[in-house]
Amino acid sequence: MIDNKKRYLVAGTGKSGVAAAKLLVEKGFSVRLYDGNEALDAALFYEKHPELKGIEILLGTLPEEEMKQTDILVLSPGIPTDLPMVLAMKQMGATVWGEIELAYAFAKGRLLAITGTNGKTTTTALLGEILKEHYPDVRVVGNIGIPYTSVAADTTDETVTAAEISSFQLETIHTFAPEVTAILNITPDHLNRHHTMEQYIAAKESITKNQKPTDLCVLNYEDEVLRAFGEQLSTRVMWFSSGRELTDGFYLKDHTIFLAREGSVSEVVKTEELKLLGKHNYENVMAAAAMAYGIGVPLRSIRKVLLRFTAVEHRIEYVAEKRGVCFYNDSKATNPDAAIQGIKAMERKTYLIGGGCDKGSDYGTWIEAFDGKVKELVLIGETAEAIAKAAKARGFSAVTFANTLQEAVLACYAHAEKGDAVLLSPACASFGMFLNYEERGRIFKEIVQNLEE
Ligand code: UMA
Repeated sequence: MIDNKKRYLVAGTGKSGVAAAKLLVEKGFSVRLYDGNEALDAALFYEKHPELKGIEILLGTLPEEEMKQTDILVLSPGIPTDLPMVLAMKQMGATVWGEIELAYAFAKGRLLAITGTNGKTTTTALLGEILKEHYPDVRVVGNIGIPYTSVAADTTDETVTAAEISSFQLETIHTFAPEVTAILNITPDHLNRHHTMEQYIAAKESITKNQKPTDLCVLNYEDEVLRAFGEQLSTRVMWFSSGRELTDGFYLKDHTIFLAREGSVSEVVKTEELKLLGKHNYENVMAAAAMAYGIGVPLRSIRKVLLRFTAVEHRIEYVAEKRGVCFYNDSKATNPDAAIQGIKAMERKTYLIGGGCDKGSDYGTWIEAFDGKVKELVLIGETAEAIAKAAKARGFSAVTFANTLQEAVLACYAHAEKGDAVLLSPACASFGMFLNYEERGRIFKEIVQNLEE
């Protein structure tokens, strides 16, 4: 239960911290803000967030006296729970909440939450669309970029919320208990924060920790960790599989998604009817469908949305067809792992645009994933040479260079034939050439739209 007598300290002045502080201010609670960044311009911050003008912002190293004046420390997801400051405050008796826990304390209605290493955002966005087809008041929140605290106070008993929850956010939940959860997959990620794979898995699995036996957890049968987890879970489990026919659950077979339930099998959708591409996306589709079906959305409403849902912007997003050449924007692929999903999803011969800012990545496994599909790799940015070298080392020689993204798109378009695809999936960050991956993706789309047919 949320206690208005307690003194709250919200750590982090990014999206989550701002939304959490606004919620507490709106509710009349005692709140202060903290940020580790000493250089933060408080005057500018207040100018941007006038609702927070009345509250104190503490910066840099937090003195012990300030720490002691805190009952509840509300952490933004990006702040590690083992920072000395966090540990010290715990020792002094403060309780540590994530901003998700804070939001949950105020939220009403039904809650469905998704975690996993890859596919969370697409699945959450798709689930949100399916729910909107059936319920009048649906909110889509969390790691997807809309802090849960920014909508929690507006929810009612009629609200249905779809939440994307990262492993960072799961480290600081206590009573958070979604009626339906999904864990899509677990592969190594964020190990600098979670230290070991075991701790990362534990964080992901904790999304189910407060679920009742009658609640539902949707799990990927093809993920060995999750299969073992699901087999001993006391909550009801609904499986999905892209690798085998299930007797109970959603599965992919013969380019079609089926639902097997109580002895009967229904066809949900053919993959060729979907605008989403690739096996990983079919898994996202099955997870979202299973969650929605699990709270009572009829299969026909689910199917209606599946037929029209397009990818989240910048994630293997279909852009246009020009002269029979299809263009896809996967600008969100800022590392080789993400770019592997991009090329794996392509079902046509592909002209691939890669390269950008150097993060010291290893490009070898990305090039191995080309799997005979890449007709030409056109490289831009400071990583061009390193990628070309990695390609050569793996026997891939169809590599060319371009000075700008525009030049790269034009080269691909000039060489591509009807039936081919052009994919921007850089495997690198955008810094130096673009403001961020969103700008890179938008510019790519503009260039494509302006191509002459
Ligand atoms: N800060 C400190 N001390 C630290 C670290 C950070 O004071 O040790 C301060 C920074 O100076 C900054 C603030 O904390 O002012 C930033 O907080 P934050 O990193 O939590 O960022 P937010 O803007 O609040 O965004 C967060 C999520 N960020 C992270 O998890 C890193 C966003 O996910 C999320 O969309 C948003 O909340 C809304 O809920 C982003 C993300 O990269 C997209 N997530 C990771 C991922 O998807 O892989 C997990």
